[in-house]
Order: sequence, then C-alpha cells, then structure tokens
Amino acid sequence: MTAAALPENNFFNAKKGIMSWLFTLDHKRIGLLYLYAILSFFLVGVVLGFLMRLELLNPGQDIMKPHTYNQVFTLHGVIMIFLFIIPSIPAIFGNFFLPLHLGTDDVAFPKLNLLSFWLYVLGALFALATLVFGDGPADTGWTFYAPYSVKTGTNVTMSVLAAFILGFSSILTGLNFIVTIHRLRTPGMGFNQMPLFAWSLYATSWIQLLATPVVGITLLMIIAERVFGIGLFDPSIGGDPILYQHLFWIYSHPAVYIMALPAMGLVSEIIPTFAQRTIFGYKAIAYSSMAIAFVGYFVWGHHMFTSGMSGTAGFIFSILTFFVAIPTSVKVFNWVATLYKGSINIEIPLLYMMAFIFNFLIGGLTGLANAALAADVHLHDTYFVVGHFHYVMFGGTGFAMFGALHYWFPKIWGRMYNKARANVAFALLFFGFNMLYFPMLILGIMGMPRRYYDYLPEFHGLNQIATVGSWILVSGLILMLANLLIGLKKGKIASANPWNGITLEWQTSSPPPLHNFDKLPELNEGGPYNYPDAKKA
Ligand code: HEM
Ligand SMILES: [Cu+2]
Repeated sequence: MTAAALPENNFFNAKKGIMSWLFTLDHKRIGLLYLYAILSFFLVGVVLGFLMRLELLNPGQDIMKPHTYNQVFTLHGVIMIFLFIIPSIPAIFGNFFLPLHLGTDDVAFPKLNLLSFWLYVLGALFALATLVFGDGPADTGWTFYAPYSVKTGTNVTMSVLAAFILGFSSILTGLNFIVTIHRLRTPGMGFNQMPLFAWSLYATSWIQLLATPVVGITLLMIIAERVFGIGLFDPSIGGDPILYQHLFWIYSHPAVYIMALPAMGLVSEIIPTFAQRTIFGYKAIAYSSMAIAFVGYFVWGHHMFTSGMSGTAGFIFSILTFFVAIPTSVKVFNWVATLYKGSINIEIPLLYMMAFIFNFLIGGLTGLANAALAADVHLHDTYFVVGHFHYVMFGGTGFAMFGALHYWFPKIWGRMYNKARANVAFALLFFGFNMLYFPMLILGIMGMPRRYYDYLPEFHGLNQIATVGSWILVSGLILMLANLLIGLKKGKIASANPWNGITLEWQTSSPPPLHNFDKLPELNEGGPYNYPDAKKA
C-alpha cells in the first residue's frame, strides 16, 4: 500500500526557509527542532562516556588526568540528565504528537513553546561554554554537592546557571501540556478517551511544574553561596551541607519520573499497535502514572541513607520507596497481559519496547536493592548505582525513545527506513548495552567505588568487558542513526498508517498538514485502543 509521492500539502513544505524553522510556532516543527538539538547534545555526551570507558579499560592513568576525569563525568552527567533524558520524550514526541493525539491543531501556547525551545538552547550553550570559560567544566558530579561545589575553582557557577535555565524550559513545556490537555481535547474526548501517552505526559507535566522550581531556587542558592559566601550550605561559615542534599533530591527524585513516565507512556502506546489488541487495564495504567508522580515526592531521602539521617527516617524513606514498585508493576503486568493472546507483529518499535521492559526491570529491581536501607549502606556510591541508573535511564527511557523514533518515523517524514539494517542496529544496541552495564552491577557489589579514574587490579576483567561493550553499543548507535538519516532522504514512501495504528495521529496524512487534520478526526467507540476485529481475551 505504498503511495507514489509525499502529500503536497504537508508541514515541511507549508513554509520555506531557515527563518520559518527558527521562529516556527508549529508544534511539529518545534518537536523536530528539539529532536535535532537533543540528539546532537546526546552525541557529545556519548563521546564523553566513551572516553571514560577508554580510561577505565586498564587500571592506572591512561588517557586523562584524574582531575580531567572528574570534569568529564560531571559534564557527561549534566548533558545526559539535563540536555538529553529530561527533555527527550516530552519535548520531542510530546510536542509532535500530543496535539495529534488529542485531535487538535497545536498546543495551547505556541509562542511559549517556542520560548521554551530557545531557553533549552540557551541553557545548553551555557553548559557547553564551561569548556572554554573560567577554569573548565565543573568537577563536582552532576549533583553539585556542597560544600565542595561552593569551594572548587572550576566553573560551577556557569553549569548551575545552565541547569537553572533548562529548568525554565522544562516548566514551560509542562505548563503548556497541562493546559493543552485540559482545554484542547477534540469534541467528545474525555480524559478516559485520551491515549495513554497523553496521560503519561499529563502526570509528567505536573512534576515539571511543581518540582522544578525547587531545584531552580536551590541552584541559585549555590551561586549565591559561591559569589557572596552567605553561609547556606558551607559549614565553615555556618551553613548546612545536608540541607543542600535534601533540597536537591526533593526535585531530583521526582525528576526520575519526568524521565520514566513518558517512556512508559510510549510502551503503552506501541504495545497495543503491535498486538492489534485493546490495551489491558487502560485505567489502571493511566492512574498508575498519577500515583507514581504523587508517591515520587515522598521518597527523596533514599539518596541520603549514608548522610547520617536517623534510623527512623531511613526506615520510613526505605518503606516509602518500595511503594513506587506497586504502580510500576501494575503497568508491567498490564503490558504483558496485552501481549498475551494478542496477534503480535514483531516489528522494530516493538523490539525496542520489549528491550525497555527487560532493561527497566533490571533497573527497577536493582533500584529496590538500593532502596533497602541495609543493602544501600554497602552499595552507596559504588558501580552498582552507576549500573542501576544507566539501566533505568538509558536502557529504559533511552531505548523507549529510540523505539518511538522508529514507530513514528513514517508519520513524521512519510518514509520508511531500511528494516534489516534497523534490526542489526537494535541487536548491537541491546547486546552492547547489557555488556557495558551488567558488569558494573557486579563490580559494585564487589565494592568498586564510582567517580574514580582508576581501580584496583582485581576489578580489571569486568572493566574490560564493560569497555568492549561500549564499543559495540556505540557502533549500534551509529548504525541506527545512519540508517534513519538515509531513510529520511531515500526511504520508500510510507502509507499514512503502516502499522495499522488506531490512535488519531494515524488518521491524517504523513507527513501531516500544517494544521494536522483536514477534517475532524473520528473517535473510536469504546476507548482509544478498541480494535474493531481484535480478539477479546
Ligand atoms: C555510550 C553511552 C554511555 C557510556 C559509555 C557511559 C559511561 C559512563 C561512565 C563511565 C560514567 C562514570 C562512572 C563513574 O566514574 O562514576 C557515567 C556516569 C553517568 N552517566 Fe553515563 N554513559 C553513557 C550513556 C549515558 C546516558 C544515555 C545517560 C542518561 C540517560 C547517562 C547518565 C549518566 C549519569 C547521570 C552519570 C553520573 C555522573 C556523575 O557521577 O555525576 N549516561 N557514564
Ligand atoms: Cu531517587
């Protein structure tokens, strides 16, 4: 069912010229601007990660000085967290697909959306400018823990300012999505007729709106402390460094769900399409997003078990953290139940979603090990934690994002990539990823501390395996991106609905016209995933 040419009337050729992109108010173009920017910064982060793994191939100093290593892991962390994984799915796919999913023509505040993009670029430039201004990038770790962050000569002020500006971008996106979801749903679409991706963005947006200001103020306090020495966090002038850790994690734990919830939304979106089956437990999945967003506010102390908090506080934070596992498992069970007895098409997007579930399970279960007070006292600040969070953020959210790119590729560009190459890239990514990070979990249990350029000889073998894994992973990444780039230019023209998807974006042409729908989209009877011929369990 391939058409001969792209539709004449589409958002790419609706307006011409570079200015029509840089000042666009179209949510689809803004989504693509984010895509290009975020992927570029991601690649910078990957290069830094790759260099660290080279340094760690053998014990002793190989390619960088200890101080440089500290700067490299900090910049890597700042880029991957603030420039890649927090904005990734909402800013790219949320912008592009939320209005399409709701059957409307744009987000509520298009100009604010553009502002949010440019704030993102400004923040990113600040983060990278530390490479040339001052005494180089911060060497504190992406967490900027006081009192070291107040005292180090490296350019903490600029990195922190970058995170502050990026926070504004995130808040504005969240605000925009909340209003869009409340006000712009197509006639007849209640909250419970929304696609689950929209639900996940809704839960995420509330976190962006309510939690991000806390970190914004905290980061300004670091700058105030550095510039004026007012004694907030530095004990030598009467401050309290533990206060910093509380304020920081009150945002940064909920931020983990800014990273995870949209990815879960994608899984809930993509699994029904490739099982050709109504999602199992629609409401349970939708409301569990809200539950995760809510519980996420009360667990931040699990990052601070070794900071000297009382046994009672540690116990309470530990128990509360376990509660997060409940709504998360609700989702996983419902995904698996949807696949069970579905007529499954194993296509590339589904493979990425299965990889998400596999990696995220390892990430989540190792998270429970960290959440257990007694275990964490041993695991804290070891490679177990590094393995754990890469499994969650990269193996989970990163893979979901790549899967979404393959899922919506034909909708965004109207073409299809080479599927054989995409399969090879996926295999390399999945295998390389696990080879890189699984050994870290073992190294951590053996006691290898994180954030060092060097290690004891007994850790050598597993570190070599991890570094070789990083080479396989990076070749998979290069192949995946190259394949998509070729597909963009030369791929076969795709039909408007190549996967037989059922949510509203599949009712319009590919690429969609500037105003999304030429005629009002028709809602499914009985909910957004009600496949007419689907087998009922
Ligand atoms: C090719 C891909 C990647 C490689 C090779 C890599 C490797 C590393 C290494 C070696 C460290 C430092 C460990 C230490 O000394 O403590 C690290 C830290 C970190 N990575 Fe990655 N990483 C990659 C991708 C990612 C992605 C995609 C994310 C996020 C989505 C991420 C987030 C982080 C964070 C937050 C840190 C902690 C930084 C800190 O300690 O302040 N990384 N990574
Ligand atoms: Cu946490």
